[in-house]
Amino acid sequence: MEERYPFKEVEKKWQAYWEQEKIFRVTEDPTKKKYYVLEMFPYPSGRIHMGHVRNYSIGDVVARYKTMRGYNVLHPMGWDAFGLPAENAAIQHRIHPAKWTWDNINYMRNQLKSMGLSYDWDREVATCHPDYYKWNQWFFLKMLERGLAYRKKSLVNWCASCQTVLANEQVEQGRCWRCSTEVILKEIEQWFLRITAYADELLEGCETLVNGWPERVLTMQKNWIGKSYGAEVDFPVVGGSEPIRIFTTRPDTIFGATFMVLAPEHPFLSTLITGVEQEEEIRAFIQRVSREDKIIRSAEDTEKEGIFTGRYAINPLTQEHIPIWTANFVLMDYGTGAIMAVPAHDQRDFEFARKYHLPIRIVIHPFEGTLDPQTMTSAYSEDGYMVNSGQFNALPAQEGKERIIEYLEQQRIGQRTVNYRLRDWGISRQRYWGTPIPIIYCSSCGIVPVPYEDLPVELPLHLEFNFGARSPLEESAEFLRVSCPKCGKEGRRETDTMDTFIDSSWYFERYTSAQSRELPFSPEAAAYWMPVDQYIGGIEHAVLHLLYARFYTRVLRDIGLIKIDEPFQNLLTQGMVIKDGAKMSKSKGNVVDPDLMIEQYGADTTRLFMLFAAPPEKDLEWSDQGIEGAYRFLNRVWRLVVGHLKQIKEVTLQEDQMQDVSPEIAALRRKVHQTIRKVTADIESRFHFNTAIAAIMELVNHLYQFEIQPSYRKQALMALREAIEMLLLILSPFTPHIAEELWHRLGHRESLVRLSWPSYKPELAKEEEIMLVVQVNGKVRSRILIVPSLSEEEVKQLALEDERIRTYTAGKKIRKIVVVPQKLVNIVV
Ligand code: ANZ
Ligand code: ZN
Repeated sequence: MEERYPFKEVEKKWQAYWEQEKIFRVTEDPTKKKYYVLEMFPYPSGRIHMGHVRNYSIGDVVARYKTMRGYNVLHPMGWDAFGLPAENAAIQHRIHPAKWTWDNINYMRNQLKSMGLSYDWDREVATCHPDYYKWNQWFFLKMLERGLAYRKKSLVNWCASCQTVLANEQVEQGRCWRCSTEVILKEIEQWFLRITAYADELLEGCETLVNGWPERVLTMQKNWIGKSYGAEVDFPVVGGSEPIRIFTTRPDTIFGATFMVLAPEHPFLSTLITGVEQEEEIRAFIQRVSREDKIIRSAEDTEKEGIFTGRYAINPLTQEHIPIWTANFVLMDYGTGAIMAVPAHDQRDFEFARKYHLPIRIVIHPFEGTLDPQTMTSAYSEDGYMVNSGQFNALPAQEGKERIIEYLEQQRIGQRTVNYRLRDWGISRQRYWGTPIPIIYCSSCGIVPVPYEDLPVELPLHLEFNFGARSPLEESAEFLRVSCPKCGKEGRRETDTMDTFIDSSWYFERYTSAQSRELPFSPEAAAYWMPVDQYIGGIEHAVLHLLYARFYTRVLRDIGLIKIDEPFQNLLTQGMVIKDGAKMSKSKGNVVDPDLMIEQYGADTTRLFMLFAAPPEKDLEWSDQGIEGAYRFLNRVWRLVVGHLKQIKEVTLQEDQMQDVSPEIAALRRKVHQTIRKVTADIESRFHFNTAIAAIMELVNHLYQFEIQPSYRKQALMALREAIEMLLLILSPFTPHIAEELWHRLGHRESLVRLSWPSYKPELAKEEEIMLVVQVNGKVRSRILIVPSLSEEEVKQLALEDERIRTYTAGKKIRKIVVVPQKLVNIVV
């Protein structure tokens, strides 16, 4: 007998078999219910890491389980292959980004194959392939036609010495990552996608996802879209001609506006401060703050800092002169880039006012208690009624808000507005390794889209990759020079490439017909497969990727390619893989290499450990004992089945011979059917694989205890055969190789993948019941039926509730209850 599970041969054997037989290939089949399970595709960074292993193991269980449940399952895989790291590798290691990327893809594909994942590899996509990115360009042209793509000036990080735009990641402490020159902000023309046109729809769509997406992710999406209702109000400038327009969500607090703040980038600021006393100092402040990261600048806990401009505005309702400041916490790209500051009721304004000794005036009075501007330690932002607000005094804040807006509109000093935090999506990247934007600039015709029939605009690969700072596209005459499609004169190609988030915004639709040549994907195939039933990936994509994908799906719908609004019905965000309390990362030096684990323990063990150690949404702590434990368990399964092979190979379960069996056989069958019931329920209810596996382990323990009694030999073997077959079936989504091998050793010819998930027999899964004698003061008074798994407390409770017993205990004091397990309960009164 083979003592050890020979995982190396077994895993290779079945991987080769699945691949040759194309077991996981699927096609649309209208007679079957479809199920589309998708894991976020990886960036081909070089090697897979444990986070990938976890993500794909979870998806693989879902895919295999749903297949066994009779669904037509689509489970594809591909590569998010454009991006900056390829260019960095080119600079560091002097390899062409294309070579680097394709080498990585080839290596990582083999790694995935060594995990035994059930992908339909015929649908593989790599976004850096012209067959794929051609359609990025096609979508871009479609959006251009619909006014959804446009050009506008915007600020970028600019290194004057490298003569190039830098991504945020390439700016280190305000300096260029390559040459350390101080980075400046520069306005250049860039391409944008009008995602804001879908803001409301994207927001409302969140409501349709409440049952399928984690609440946390939906909240992040909603906050990112950030719809707020309020008003824009004009504040005249003392001695100025044009008023400053502010946006506020709290018009009811306008009487409490004791100063104003403009964003440092505000276009009025420069003229406003011209000639004031501290002009130089103010300009230096503006320069410095404008360069700081906006997210950090506006974060709640960032120290607020500002400077007085020397100018005053007029509060249009109080007519007071209030000082105008500029400060870090006001951003230009939200609202109007200017605020009225109400320190009594807005926390940021409050902190600012305390720091710079600006007046604080209460205008919202709490319904209970009072506020003192001298002693309050934070802004009061709760509900209340209006005070110090002239004709509006005593109105509840909510109503006051409406009334003030009406008043502002009447007086023509303001109007009701809805404001979104969401901005249009800037997609231009001044980089090489991405999808070329299909635009030609002509000196007579201006901006000319590349005609559809000329797509794709291929990214030239044979360029001398010059390892310089600028994109080689800008230096390639061959790429740049093109004749204008309209007038034939010499034009110049756009050298910007697209943000790589474009690539991942529709890849799941491409999978539905990855070979499609006429269209980005076949509308019929997409109608069958979409939406994705279960999407699985990291929480780091909770905002951008998911929002862009939701936006794209709506655009594709409006183009007429697809009929759905939402691409992902259910979303599972898996937890991180941590070791020694921290996320695995090269810098922490706590990385465990999946290749080594697969080499040492095999894919099944690695998968089993990952699935068993924690429920999918929770973080998973790596443990060497854990993987050892998984390995030992699989070897236990191996020895169990191989050890019984001879005896059970020839028997088959015949239900009509199982009527009269020994209690041991009945108990085994009960355990088997209960385990099926539990594992099924755990998978169905939010993929609780860890408890499902624990139940399977219990079943294996039970099987080790099981003894074949000579008097029941035939039935025992039948029960054993049933138990082992069921064990292999329910184990197969988790550890497919060992299950497949043992299944075949039992004499089966067909791959487990093609079999149905077993259903449990309720009459067999039912708990056995035992009769307990209930005594009162030592005399038998009643009998109750209980299941053996009840706790002592529960048994006592049942005994006391028994009707006959109640007649003996009524009105008496219960002194003691003795439970003799499985036999009797004695109540002493
Ligand atoms: C006065 C006020 C009083 C405000 C009050 C709030 C509370 P949300 O809800 O996120 O939309 N604001 C407006 N534009 C800003 C900008 N460009 N940069 C920083 N802050 C800005 O936030 C709207 C509120 O954020 C606005 O309402 C404004 O402060 C501030 F008791 O106006 B409020
Ligand atoms: Zn032209």
